[in-house]
Amino acid sequence: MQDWARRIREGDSRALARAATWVEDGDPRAARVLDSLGGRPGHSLVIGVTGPPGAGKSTLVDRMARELRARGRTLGIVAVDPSSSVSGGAILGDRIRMQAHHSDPGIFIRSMASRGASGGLARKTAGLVALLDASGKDVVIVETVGVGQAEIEIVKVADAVAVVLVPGMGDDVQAIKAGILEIADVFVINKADHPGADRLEVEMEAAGWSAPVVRTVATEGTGVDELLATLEKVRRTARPRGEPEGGCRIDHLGIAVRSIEAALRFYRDQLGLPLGGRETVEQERVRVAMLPAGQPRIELLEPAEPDSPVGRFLEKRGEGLHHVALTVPDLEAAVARLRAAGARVLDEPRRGAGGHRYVFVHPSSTGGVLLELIQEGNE
Ligand SMILES: Nc1nc2c(ncn2[C@@H]2O[C@H](COP(=O)(O)OP(=O)(O)OP(=O)(O)O)[C@@H](O)[C@H]2O)c(=O)[nH]1
Ligand SMILES: [Mg+2]
Repeated sequence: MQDWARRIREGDSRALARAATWVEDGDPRAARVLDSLGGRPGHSLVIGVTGPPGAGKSTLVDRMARELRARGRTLGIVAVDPSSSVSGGAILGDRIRMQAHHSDPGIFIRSMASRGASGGLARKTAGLVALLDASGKDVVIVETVGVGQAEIEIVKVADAVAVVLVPGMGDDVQAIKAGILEIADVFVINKADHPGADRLEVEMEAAGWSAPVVRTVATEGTGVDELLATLEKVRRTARPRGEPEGGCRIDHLGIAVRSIEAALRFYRDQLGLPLGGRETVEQERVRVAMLPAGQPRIELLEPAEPDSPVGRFLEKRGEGLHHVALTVPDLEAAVARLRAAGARVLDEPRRGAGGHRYVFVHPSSTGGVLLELIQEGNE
Protein backbone atom coordinates (compact mmCIF):
# COMPACT_ATOMS: atom_id res chain seq x y z
CA MET A 1 0.00 0.00 0.00
CA GLN A 2 3.01 2.28 0.53
CA ASP A 3 3.61 2.00 -3.17
CA TRP A 4 0.04 3.03 -4.02
CA ALA A 5 0.31 5.95 -1.61
CA ARG A 6 3.56 7.05 -3.23
CA ARG A 7 2.12 6.84 -6.74
CA ILE A 8 -0.93 8.86 -5.73
CA ARG A 9 1.28 11.51 -4.11
CA GLU A 10 3.31 11.69 -7.28
CA GLY A 11 0.12 12.49 -9.18
CA ASP A 12 -0.16 9.14 -11.04
CA SER A 13 -3.71 9.39 -12.38
CA ARG A 14 -4.14 5.65 -12.95
CA ALA A 15 -3.27 4.89 -9.33
CA LEU A 16 -5.68 7.63 -8.27
CA ALA A 17 -8.46 6.15 -10.43
CA ARG A 18 -7.94 2.66 -9.00
CA ALA A 19 -7.93 3.85 -5.41
CA ALA A 20 -11.03 6.00 -6.06
CA THR A 21 -12.86 2.91 -7.31
CA TRP A 22 -11.87 1.03 -4.17
CA VAL A 23 -13.29 3.85 -2.06
CA GLU A 24 -16.56 3.84 -4.03
CA ASP A 25 -16.89 0.07 -3.81
CA GLY A 26 -16.05 -0.07 -0.11
CA ASP A 27 -13.12 -2.34 -0.99
CA PRO A 28 -10.89 -3.05 2.05
CA ARG A 29 -7.89 -1.82 0.06
CA ALA A 30 -9.37 1.70 0.24
CA ALA A 31 -8.83 1.94 3.99
CA ARG A 32 -5.29 0.68 3.65
CA VAL A 33 -4.34 3.23 1.00
CA LEU A 34 -5.95 6.02 3.01
CA ASP A 35 -4.06 4.83 6.09
CA SER A 36 -0.78 4.90 4.20
CA LEU A 37 -1.53 8.42 3.02
CA GLY A 38 -2.05 9.47 6.63
CA GLY A 39 -4.99 11.84 6.15
CA ARG A 40 -5.56 14.96 4.09
CA PRO A 41 -2.38 16.96 3.49
CA GLY A 42 -4.57 20.06 3.20
CA HIS A 43 -3.19 21.32 -0.11
CA SER A 44 -6.54 21.34 -1.91
CA LEU A 45 -9.18 23.99 -1.44
CA VAL A 46 -12.23 21.78 -0.92
CA ILE A 47 -15.47 23.48 -1.98
CA GLY A 48 -18.86 22.02 -1.07
CA VAL A 49 -21.84 22.90 -3.28
CA THR A 50 -25.31 21.93 -2.13
CA GLY A 51 -28.89 23.10 -2.61
CA PRO A 52 -32.30 21.97 -3.81
CA PRO A 53 -32.81 19.88 -6.97
CA GLY A 54 -32.53 21.84 -10.19
CA ALA A 55 -31.02 24.96 -8.58
CA GLY A 56 -28.21 24.90 -11.14
CA LYS A 57 -25.47 23.36 -9.00
CA SER A 58 -24.01 21.24 -11.78
CA THR A 59 -24.09 24.12 -14.26
CA LEU A 60 -22.30 26.26 -11.68
CA VAL A 61 -19.71 23.58 -10.90
CA ASP A 62 -19.04 23.20 -14.61
CA ARG A 63 -18.46 26.97 -14.91
CA MET A 64 -16.22 27.03 -11.85
CA ALA A 65 -14.23 24.15 -13.34
CA ARG A 66 -13.76 25.97 -16.64
CA GLU A 67 -12.68 29.15 -14.87
CA LEU A 68 -10.19 27.29 -12.64
CA ARG A 69 -8.75 25.40 -15.62
CA ALA A 70 -8.36 28.69 -17.49
CA ARG A 71 -6.25 29.85 -14.51
CA GLY A 72 -4.15 26.70 -14.80
CA ARG A 73 -5.43 25.08 -11.60
CA THR A 74 -6.04 21.32 -11.42
CA LEU A 75 -9.19 19.99 -9.86
CA GLY A 76 -11.28 17.07 -8.76
CA ILE A 77 -15.07 16.96 -8.88
CA VAL A 78 -17.13 14.58 -6.76
CA ALA A 79 -20.87 14.59 -7.48
CA VAL A 80 -22.91 12.84 -4.78
CA ASP A 81 -26.61 12.06 -4.95
CA PRO A 82 -27.91 10.67 -1.66
CA SER A 83 -31.49 10.61 -2.96
CA SER A 84 -31.12 8.07 -5.74
CA SER A 85 -30.13 4.45 -5.40
CA VAL A 86 -28.92 3.92 -8.94
CA SER A 87 -27.18 6.57 -11.03
CA GLY A 88 -29.99 9.08 -10.80
CA GLY A 89 -31.15 11.58 -13.37
CA ALA A 90 -29.13 14.35 -11.81
CA ILE A 91 -25.91 12.44 -11.99
CA LEU A 92 -26.62 11.20 -15.48
CA GLY A 93 -27.17 14.81 -16.51
CA ASP A 94 -23.87 15.74 -14.90
CA ARG A 95 -22.10 12.99 -16.79
CA ILE A 96 -23.25 14.36 -20.11
CA ARG A 97 -22.39 17.91 -19.15
CA MET A 98 -19.03 16.86 -17.78
CA GLN A 99 -18.05 15.04 -20.96
CA ALA A 100 -16.72 18.37 -22.10
CA HIS A 101 -13.94 17.89 -19.53
CA HIS A 102 -13.24 14.23 -20.21
CA SER A 103 -10.27 14.80 -22.44
CA ASP A 104 -8.67 17.13 -19.88
CA PRO A 105 -6.19 15.32 -17.57
CA GLY A 106 -6.30 18.32 -15.21
CA ILE A 107 -9.81 17.37 -14.10
CA PHE A 108 -10.72 14.17 -12.27
CA ILE A 109 -14.49 13.50 -12.04
CA ARG A 110 -16.43 10.91 -10.09
CA SER A 111 -20.10 10.58 -9.21
CA MET A 112 -21.69 8.44 -6.53
CA ALA A 113 -25.28 7.62 -5.73
CA SER A 114 -26.54 6.29 -2.43
CA ARG A 115 -26.82 2.58 -1.97
CA GLY A 116 -29.00 2.79 1.08
CA ALA A 117 -27.08 4.39 3.93
CA SER A 118 -26.08 7.99 3.35
CA GLY A 119 -23.65 7.81 6.28
CA GLY A 120 -21.51 5.54 4.14
CA LEU A 121 -21.74 8.09 1.38
CA ALA A 122 -20.32 10.83 3.59
CA ARG A 123 -17.41 8.60 4.53
CA LYS A 124 -16.76 7.66 0.93
CA THR A 125 -16.88 11.30 -0.11
CA ALA A 126 -14.28 12.13 2.55
CA GLY A 127 -12.17 9.25 1.23
CA LEU A 128 -12.30 10.54 -2.34
CA VAL A 129 -11.47 14.05 -1.16
CA ALA A 130 -8.45 12.75 0.78
CA LEU A 131 -7.21 10.91 -2.35
CA LEU A 132 -7.65 13.98 -4.55
CA ASP A 133 -5.94 16.20 -2.00
CA ALA A 134 -3.03 13.77 -1.67
CA SER A 135 -2.70 13.65 -5.46
CA GLY A 136 -2.07 17.39 -5.46
CA LYS A 137 -5.30 18.74 -6.96
CA ASP A 138 -5.50 22.48 -6.32
CA VAL A 139 -9.26 22.48 -5.88
CA VAL A 140 -11.77 19.73 -5.10
CA ILE A 141 -15.48 20.44 -5.61
CA VAL A 142 -18.09 18.26 -3.91
CA GLU A 143 -21.60 18.68 -5.34
CA THR A 144 -24.55 17.15 -3.56
CA VAL A 145 -28.27 17.63 -4.14
CA GLY A 146 -30.60 18.57 -1.31
CA VAL A 147 -30.56 20.50 1.93
CA GLY A 148 -31.17 17.79 4.52
CA GLN A 149 -29.02 16.00 7.08
CA ALA A 150 -27.43 13.63 4.56
CA GLU A 151 -26.16 16.55 2.45
CA ILE A 152 -24.90 18.36 5.52
CA GLU A 153 -22.85 15.30 6.48
CA ILE A 154 -21.47 15.09 2.95
CA VAL A 155 -20.37 18.72 2.61
CA LYS A 156 -18.87 18.84 6.11
CA VAL A 157 -15.65 17.65 4.48
CA ALA A 158 -15.35 21.01 2.68
CA ASP A 159 -13.19 24.00 3.65
CA ALA A 160 -15.89 26.30 2.28
CA VAL A 161 -19.53 25.51 1.51
CA ALA A 162 -21.81 27.25 -1.00
CA VAL A 163 -25.56 26.73 -0.67
CA VAL A 164 -27.26 27.36 -4.00
CA LEU A 165 -30.76 28.86 -3.96
CA VAL A 166 -32.99 30.26 -6.72
CA PRO A 167 -35.47 33.15 -6.89
CA GLY A 168 -39.10 32.21 -6.41
CA MET A 169 -38.41 29.72 -3.66
CA GLY A 170 -40.86 31.57 -1.41
CA ASP A 171 -41.82 29.43 1.54
CA ASP A 172 -39.09 26.97 0.73
CA VAL A 173 -36.68 29.31 2.50
CA GLN A 174 -38.40 28.41 5.76
CA ALA A 175 -38.27 24.71 4.95
CA ILE A 176 -34.51 24.61 4.62
CA LYS A 177 -33.06 22.90 7.62
CA ALA A 178 -31.29 24.90 10.29
CA GLY A 179 -28.15 22.78 9.91
CA ILE A 180 -27.52 24.15 6.46
CA LEU A 181 -27.42 27.69 7.83
CA GLU A 182 -24.61 26.78 10.13
CA ILE A 183 -22.66 25.05 7.44
CA ALA A 184 -23.17 27.65 4.67
CA ASP A 185 -20.19 29.94 4.18
CA VAL A 186 -21.69 31.56 1.09
CA PHE A 187 -25.24 31.71 -0.24
CA VAL A 188 -25.52 31.68 -4.01
CA ILE A 189 -28.62 33.12 -5.59
CA ASN A 190 -28.38 31.37 -8.94
CA LYS A 191 -30.72 32.03 -11.87
CA ALA A 192 -30.42 35.69 -10.98
CA ASP A 193 -31.74 36.32 -14.51
CA HIS A 194 -35.13 35.20 -13.19
CA PRO A 195 -37.32 37.69 -11.32
CA GLY A 196 -37.37 37.59 -7.52
CA ALA A 197 -33.67 37.66 -6.60
CA ASP A 198 -34.16 40.83 -4.52
CA ARG A 199 -37.16 39.35 -2.77
CA LEU A 200 -35.25 36.14 -1.92
CA GLU A 201 -32.41 38.14 -0.44
CA VAL A 202 -34.84 40.13 1.69
CA GLU A 203 -36.48 36.90 2.91
CA MET A 204 -33.12 35.40 3.75
CA GLU A 205 -32.17 38.46 5.75
CA ALA A 206 -35.53 38.39 7.53
CA ALA A 207 -34.93 34.74 8.43
CA GLY A 208 -31.62 35.79 9.98
CA TRP A 209 -29.33 34.14 7.42
CA SER A 210 -26.07 35.97 7.62
CA ALA A 211 -23.45 34.46 5.27
CA PRO A 212 -22.33 36.54 2.27
CA VAL A 213 -24.62 36.35 -0.78
CA VAL A 214 -23.32 36.05 -4.35
CA ARG A 215 -25.66 36.28 -7.34
CA THR A 216 -24.93 34.14 -10.36
CA VAL A 217 -26.31 33.20 -13.75
CA ALA A 218 -24.61 29.85 -14.10
CA THR A 219 -25.69 29.30 -17.70
CA GLU A 220 -23.75 32.42 -18.67
CA GLY A 221 -20.95 32.21 -16.13
CA THR A 222 -21.96 35.50 -14.54
CA GLY A 223 -20.78 35.91 -10.94
CA VAL A 224 -18.55 32.82 -11.01
CA ASP A 225 -15.36 34.87 -10.47
CA GLU A 226 -16.89 36.56 -7.46
CA LEU A 227 -18.09 33.22 -6.08
CA LEU A 228 -14.61 31.69 -6.33
CA ALA A 229 -13.02 34.73 -4.72
CA THR A 230 -15.54 34.62 -1.86
CA LEU A 231 -14.93 30.91 -1.28
CA GLU A 232 -11.16 31.41 -1.27
CA LYS A 233 -11.53 34.20 1.25
CA VAL A 234 -13.61 31.95 3.51
CA ARG A 235 -10.84 29.40 3.49
CA ARG A 236 -8.13 31.95 4.21
CA THR A 237 -9.95 33.33 7.21
CA ALA A 238 -11.06 29.93 8.52
CA ARG A 239 -7.88 28.02 7.96
CA PRO A 240 -5.33 29.31 10.48
CA ARG A 241 -7.69 28.45 13.40
CA GLY A 242 -6.54 30.85 16.04
CA GLU A 243 -2.96 31.18 14.96
CA PRO A 244 -1.63 34.61 13.99
CA GLU A 245 -1.35 35.27 10.28
CA GLY A 246 2.17 34.62 9.04
CA GLY A 247 3.11 32.82 12.26
CA CYS A 248 4.62 29.42 13.01
CA ARG A 249 2.57 26.37 13.85
CA ILE A 250 3.60 23.11 15.50
CA ASP A 251 3.47 20.47 12.79
CA HIS A 252 4.66 17.47 14.74
CA LEU A 253 6.83 16.18 17.58
CA GLY A 254 9.29 13.47 16.58
CA ILE A 255 10.00 10.82 19.21
CA ALA A 256 12.87 8.39 18.67
CA VAL A 257 11.96 4.84 19.67
CA ARG A 258 13.69 1.49 19.29
CA SER A 259 10.46 -0.19 18.20
CA ILE A 260 7.39 1.47 16.68
CA GLU A 261 5.32 -1.61 17.54
CA ALA A 262 6.21 -1.33 21.21
CA ALA A 263 5.58 2.42 21.29
CA LEU A 264 2.22 2.01 19.54
CA ARG A 265 1.07 -0.14 22.45
CA PHE A 266 1.29 2.99 24.57
CA TYR A 267 0.34 5.80 22.17
CA ARG A 268 -2.35 4.03 20.18
CA ASP A 269 -3.64 1.21 22.37
CA GLN A 270 -3.42 2.75 25.83
CA LEU A 271 -3.58 6.49 25.16
CA GLY A 272 -6.03 6.11 22.26
CA LEU A 273 -4.39 8.26 19.55
CA PRO A 274 -5.42 7.25 16.01
CA LEU A 275 -2.73 5.82 13.76
CA GLY A 276 -2.86 8.16 10.77
CA GLY A 277 -0.33 6.36 8.62
CA ARG A 278 3.12 4.88 8.32
CA GLU A 279 5.96 5.37 5.94
CA THR A 280 9.64 4.81 5.48
CA VAL A 281 11.61 7.95 4.69
CA GLU A 282 14.46 6.58 2.60
CA GLN A 283 16.69 9.63 2.69
CA GLU A 284 16.67 9.74 6.50
CA ARG A 285 16.68 5.93 6.75
CA VAL A 286 13.85 5.98 9.25
CA ARG A 287 10.48 4.31 9.65
CA VAL A 288 7.74 6.68 10.79
CA ALA A 289 4.31 6.18 12.36
CA MET A 290 2.11 9.29 12.41
CA LEU A 291 -0.49 9.82 15.13
CA PRO A 292 -2.64 12.94 14.78
CA ALA A 293 -3.06 14.70 18.13
CA GLY A 294 -5.34 17.61 17.29
CA GLN A 295 -3.97 19.61 14.36
CA PRO A 296 -0.33 18.62 15.09
CA ARG A 297 0.77 15.01 15.27
CA ILE A 298 3.18 12.79 17.09
CA GLU A 299 5.65 10.95 14.90
CA LEU A 300 7.29 7.80 16.20
CA LEU A 301 10.69 7.35 14.58
CA GLU A 302 12.35 3.96 14.40
CA PRO A 303 15.74 3.70 12.67
CA ALA A 304 15.69 1.62 9.49
CA GLU A 305 19.45 1.18 9.94
CA PRO A 306 21.61 1.54 13.08
CA ASP A 307 23.92 3.96 11.30
CA SER A 308 21.14 6.43 10.46
CA PRO A 309 20.61 9.80 12.17
CA VAL A 310 17.87 8.41 14.44
CA GLY A 311 19.93 5.25 15.07
CA ARG A 312 22.88 7.35 16.22
CA PHE A 313 20.60 9.48 18.35
CA LEU A 314 19.27 6.38 20.13
CA GLU A 315 22.78 5.11 20.78
CA LYS A 316 23.90 8.41 22.28
CA ARG A 317 20.82 9.63 24.11
CA GLY A 318 18.41 6.70 24.31
CA GLU A 319 14.71 6.94 23.47
CA GLY A 320 13.09 10.33 23.78
CA LEU A 321 12.12 13.57 22.10
CA HIS A 322 14.14 13.70 18.89
CA HIS A 323 12.89 16.90 17.31
CA VAL A 324 10.17 19.54 17.26
CA ALA A 325 8.81 20.51 13.84
CA LEU A 326 7.31 23.93 13.07
CA THR A 327 5.84 25.14 9.82
CA VAL A 328 6.91 28.60 8.71
CA PRO A 329 5.25 30.79 6.07
CA ASP A 330 8.49 31.35 4.13
CA LEU A 331 11.23 28.78 4.67
CA GLU A 332 13.94 30.58 2.68
CA ALA A 333 13.30 33.82 4.54
CA ALA A 334 13.36 32.02 7.90
CA VAL A 335 16.67 30.31 7.04
CA ALA A 336 18.26 33.58 5.90
CA ARG A 337 17.07 35.39 9.02
CA LEU A 338 18.31 32.65 11.38
CA ARG A 339 21.68 32.37 9.64
CA ALA A 340 22.16 36.12 9.80
CA ALA A 341 21.49 35.94 13.54
CA GLY A 342 24.12 33.23 13.94
CA ALA A 343 21.90 30.18 14.37
CA ARG A 344 23.28 26.83 13.19
CA VAL A 345 21.02 25.90 10.31
CA LEU A 346 22.07 22.46 9.05
CA ASP A 347 22.37 22.21 5.27
CA GLU A 348 20.01 23.83 2.80
CA PRO A 349 16.25 23.16 2.66
CA ARG A 350 15.49 19.85 0.99
CA ARG A 351 12.46 17.99 -0.21
CA GLY A 352 10.94 15.22 1.93
CA ALA A 353 8.92 12.17 1.02
CA GLY A 354 5.58 13.98 0.97
CA GLY A 355 6.99 16.69 -1.32
CA HIS A 356 7.32 19.24 1.49
CA ARG A 357 10.54 21.24 1.99
CA TYR A 358 12.32 21.22 5.33
CA VAL A 359 15.55 22.08 7.10
CA PHE A 360 16.98 21.30 10.55
CA VAL A 361 18.40 23.74 13.10
CA HIS A 362 21.08 22.41 15.48
CA PRO A 363 20.11 21.94 19.16
CA SER A 364 22.97 24.24 20.22
CA SER A 365 20.95 27.16 18.87
CA THR A 366 17.51 26.15 20.13
CA GLY A 367 17.79 25.28 23.80
CA GLY A 368 18.81 21.69 23.30
CA VAL A 369 16.16 20.37 20.94
CA LEU A 370 16.71 19.60 17.28
CA LEU A 371 14.29 21.88 15.40
CA GLU A 372 12.79 21.05 12.02
CA LEU A 373 11.38 23.93 9.99
CA ILE A 374 8.87 23.06 7.28
CA GLN A 375 7.54 25.22 4.49
CA GLU A 376 3.86 25.84 5.17
CA GLY A 377 1.52 24.38 2.52
CA ASN A 378 2.75 21.81 0.03
CA GLU A 379 3.89 23.46 -3.11
N1 LIG B 1 -32.15 30.69 -16.54
C1 LIG B 1 -31.22 30.03 -15.91
N2 LIG B 1 -31.22 28.68 -15.97
C2 LIG B 1 -30.24 28.02 -15.30
C3 LIG B 1 -29.23 28.70 -14.57
N3 LIG B 1 -28.42 27.79 -14.02
C4 LIG B 1 -28.88 26.59 -14.40
N4 LIG B 1 -29.98 26.71 -15.17
C5 LIG B 1 -30.77 25.62 -15.76
O1 LIG B 1 -31.42 24.92 -14.71
C6 LIG B 1 -31.51 23.54 -15.03
C7 LIG B 1 -30.94 22.69 -13.89
O2 LIG B 1 -29.53 22.90 -13.83
P1 LIG B 1 -28.54 21.88 -13.14
O3 LIG B 1 -27.21 22.50 -13.21
O4 LIG B 1 -28.71 20.53 -13.67
O5 LIG B 1 -29.11 21.91 -11.67
P2 LIG B 1 -28.66 21.02 -10.44
O6 LIG B 1 -28.86 21.85 -9.24
O7 LIG B 1 -27.34 20.43 -10.64
O8 LIG B 1 -29.77 19.89 -10.50
P3 LIG B 1 -29.77 18.49 -9.70
O9 LIG B 1 -28.40 17.93 -9.75
O10 LIG B 1 -30.79 17.69 -10.42
O11 LIG B 1 -30.20 18.83 -8.32
C8 LIG B 1 -30.80 23.35 -16.33
O12 LIG B 1 -31.74 23.32 -17.37
C9 LIG B 1 -29.92 24.58 -16.44
O13 LIG B 1 -29.65 24.95 -17.76
C10 LIG B 1 -29.27 30.14 -14.54
O14 LIG B 1 -28.46 30.82 -13.90
N5 LIG B 1 -30.29 30.74 -15.22
MG1 LIG C 1 -26.64 18.38 -10.49
